[in-house]
Amino acid sequence: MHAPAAPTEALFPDSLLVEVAWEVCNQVGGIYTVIRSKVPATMPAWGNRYCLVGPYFPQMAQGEFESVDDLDVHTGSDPVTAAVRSMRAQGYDVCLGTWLVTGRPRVVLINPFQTYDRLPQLKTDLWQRHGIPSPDNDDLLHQVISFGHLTTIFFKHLTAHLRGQRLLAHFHEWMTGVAIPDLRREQVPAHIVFTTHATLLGRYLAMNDPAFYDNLMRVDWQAEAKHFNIEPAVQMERAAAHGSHVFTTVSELTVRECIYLLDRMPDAVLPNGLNIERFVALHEFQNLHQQYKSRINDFVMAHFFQSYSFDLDKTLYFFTSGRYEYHNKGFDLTLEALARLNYRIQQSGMDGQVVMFFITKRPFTSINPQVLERRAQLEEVRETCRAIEEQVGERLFFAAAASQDHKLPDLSSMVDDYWRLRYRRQLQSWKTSALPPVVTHNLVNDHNDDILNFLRRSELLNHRHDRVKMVYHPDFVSPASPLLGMEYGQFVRGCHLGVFPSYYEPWGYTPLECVARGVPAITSDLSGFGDYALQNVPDPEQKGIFVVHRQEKSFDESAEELTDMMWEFVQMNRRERIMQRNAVESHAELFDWKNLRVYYDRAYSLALARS
Ligand code: G6P
Ligand code: 1S3
Repeated sequence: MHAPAAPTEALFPDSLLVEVAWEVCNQVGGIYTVIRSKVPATMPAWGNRYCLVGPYFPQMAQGEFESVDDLDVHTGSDPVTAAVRSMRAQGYDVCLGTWLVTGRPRVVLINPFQTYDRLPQLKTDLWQRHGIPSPDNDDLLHQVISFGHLTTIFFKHLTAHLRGQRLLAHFHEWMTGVAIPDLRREQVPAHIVFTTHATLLGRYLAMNDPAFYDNLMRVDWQAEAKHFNIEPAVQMERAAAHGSHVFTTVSELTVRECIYLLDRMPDAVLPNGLNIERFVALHEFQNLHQQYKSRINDFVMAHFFQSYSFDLDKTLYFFTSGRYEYHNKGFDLTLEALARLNYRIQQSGMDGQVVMFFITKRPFTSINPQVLERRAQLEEVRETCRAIEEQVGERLFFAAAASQDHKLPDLSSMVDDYWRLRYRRQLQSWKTSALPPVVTHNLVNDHNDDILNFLRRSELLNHRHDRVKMVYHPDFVSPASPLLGMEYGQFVRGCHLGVFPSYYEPWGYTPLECVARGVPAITSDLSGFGDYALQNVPDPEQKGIFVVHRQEKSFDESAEELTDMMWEFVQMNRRERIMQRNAVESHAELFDWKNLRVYYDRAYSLALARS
């Protein structure tokens, strides 16, 4: 890696930066994290010269967006406010305000539905001017086309209000990149950067071709785009890639996709970072681990202990999470390695077990009532224990005050018959011979679910003798959930290890989100993050980043390597785990945007120099 660049202030004092993304105030996936987490590192350098543009969806923007008073729009003299004012004067529906996230950047949100009546003409223009076809029945494409048109208008207004400043227009992903061909055709004086976070076709091919990486250089993009019925979007992506002054992507892995599927070599790779917040006192994040682990303990007791119990002090929590892409996210490899790990722990005779959580999103009808009931019953047991504790406490205190002989009285005699009976009855109905369910919800497609089918085939069904237990939670973790009622970040902190050995992952934030919280993580050399760590981070394992080799390896070889990694982890003692978490947390700043923003600065320099 190159030395860090000079601060942005010195580099671009006369420029305005506008980043356009579909996920501004509109959380859909990973790009939201990129844009949002980058703000705190971007604002100090750009301040008022920075602005974000996105589509306005009232439901999504609610709670995240605060609009500026109309009076300020009337009187504001800076180019962005002036552009919004002049667009409004022409009857356009454009919002100006603040994104209520750390850094509070200025945001322009444009309602994409306002030009729906002009869609036929916009689509004809796209075809006649740029050869981009568009079908009649795809609403996302309609929104994208309309938003692209409105963004072009916004940039025309903005450039008309510049006072000698240069404009950097940075578009993320094809959904916003559709504006680029028209900006070039109309010679709008903007220095255009386009970042693709994954190629559309690459994602489809990786999901469908087990030899995706071997076949990549032979792909006939147009035939494949037609085959998957995504030709219009692929054409938009190609037009944006070719029309930008500087074309970038997020990892070396996606560079190859860009070359073969988009026919343009990216000018730069812009790795993704996070806004890493460190605690003043090191032990604070360790305390948080303990605190959230005990919340996970509550879930585990309710889920498993009705069938059988085990020592929670000797239990490790592993997890994986992300979109349900069984093969791309490496769920298949993870399951295979867990089955092998289960066997190894059984054979070794060592103490302890692993509880593995699969956190993903699948259609379900309801939470499994059995799972809810287990939780409710354990709550009742807890209530009874609390009542007994209170009663014994009161009586013991009285006995102690009145004591003549200083002896501890028989505590059991201090419990009323009522509570004894209730305690006994509850425990009688609490125990069951049924196995703890491997899935927490009733899936719509239970019989065709790949995770469940693997668990059934390999008999990994939470038997008492299994040393790797499974909890497949087909919904994202949220504080509102009656099962794991906490924030995703809290759940991550409470776990011991994240497992993400993806087969296809342009970048992949999940392992980085672990590292940022001091939790070690497994990634793969086929994920942008893993590849970046191998190439740029000295001794990544010391920093809690374990990279499974999947490039040019068979499934079996990678599964064995992953098993070895998890096996080594389970053999660590608590002291070693605590030390490892300290090391992970103290190196997380390597991935802070304060350090990684420099890649963006270089791309901006290039764009300013080129156009
Ligand atoms: C943190 C806490 C310790 C606790 C430990 C458990 O470090 O500060 O008090 O003992 O977590 O670690 P473990 O890896 O066993 O969950
Ligand atoms: C993409 O989002 P995704 O989850 O669809 O962009 C993310 C941000 O660059 C990246 O982390 C992820 O790998 C890509 O797949």
